Amino acid sequence: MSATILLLSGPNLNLLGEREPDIYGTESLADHVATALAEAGRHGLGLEAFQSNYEGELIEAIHAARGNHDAIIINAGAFSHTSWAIHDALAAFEGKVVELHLSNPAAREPFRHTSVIAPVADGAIVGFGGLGYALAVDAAARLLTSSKH
Ligand code: CA2
Repeated sequence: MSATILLLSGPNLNLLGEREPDIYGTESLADHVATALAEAGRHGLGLEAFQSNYEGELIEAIHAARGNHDAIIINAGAFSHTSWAIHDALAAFEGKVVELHLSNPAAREPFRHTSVIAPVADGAIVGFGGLGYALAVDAAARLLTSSKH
């Protein structure tokens, strides 16, 4: 059976393409999910996508991924900077974790400079806009391949 990735999107990302195009681009979340699906297909991987504005729903999705998905790609939005609960849920996930951001939080306001998810991620793709979705899937695919050996 082929490996699968869970692509998680946090609060306000459902509004992508509608406001702040200078920071987040003009593509919608559905466009980014389509990019990720196409890249996963190229690697022979399955991909499921889920977005929520609720911290608890994101945590439950991470719990449900245990034993069901091999990797999680997560753009937790502003929860990236605050949610130790998402940190703890990701710490309990046995697969690979790739943190993803459209913008480069390090180049923005100080409150965005800390990610509480970073310590439980294998790595992060930041600042590449929509291209980041393909890069994150590629990174997850390579991590999954290398972990087989
Ligand atoms: O750069 C990213 O991907 C972020 O995760 C986006 C979050 C932000 O809080 C993080 O610091 C970095 C915010 C997403 C908000 O998206 C909107 C899209 C359209 C209109 C308003 C907000």
